[in-house]
Amino acid sequence: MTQGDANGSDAFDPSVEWDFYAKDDFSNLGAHTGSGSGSGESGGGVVVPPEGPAIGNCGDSATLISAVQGSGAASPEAGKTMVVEAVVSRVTAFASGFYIQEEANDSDNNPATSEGIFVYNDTATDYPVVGDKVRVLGKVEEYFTKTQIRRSSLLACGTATVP
Ligand SMILES: [Ca+2]
Ligand SMILES: [Ca+2]
Repeated sequence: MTQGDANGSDAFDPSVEWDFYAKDDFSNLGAHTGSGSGSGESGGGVVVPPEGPAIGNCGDSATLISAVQGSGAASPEAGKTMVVEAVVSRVTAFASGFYIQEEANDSDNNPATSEGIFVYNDTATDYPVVGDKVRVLGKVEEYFTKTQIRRSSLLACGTATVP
C-alpha cells in the first residue's frame, strides 16, 4: 500500500516527463502536418489538388518564357512552378536537358528578355527533338546563374518551326 503511494509519486514523474513529451510532440506535430496531411487525406479518399498549376492541355494559356526570364540577372519567378509552351531549339543530352524557344508571335519584342530557356530533364529519360512543340510544367530555378525549368511533366504538342 505504501508502495502503492510510492507508485503514485512515480506517476508524478511521468507527468513531468509528459510535459516534456508534449513539447516534443509539438515540434513533431509541425513535421507531421506536412507529410501527414498528404497521406492522411489521400488515405481518406479526399482529393487533394496538386500544389501549383496543372500542366493543362496544349494550346492553353501558359507563362511566356520572357516573363520567366525577366530582364534582370535572375528570374523574378525563381522557386515557382510554372507552365510554358514553346518549341525545342536544341537538345543537349549530356546536360540532361533541352532548350525551348517561344514562337515568334509569343515574343514580347523586348530584347532585354530572353525568349529561350533550358529545361532540365531531371528524372525524365525521354528527350524531345528539335522542332517539337512541348508544354512543360516545372519549377523555375537558378542554376549557376542561368535560369532553368526543372521538368516535372511534359506534353508533346506537335511540331513547329524553330523560331
Ligand atoms: Ca509559347
Ligand atoms: Ca524578349
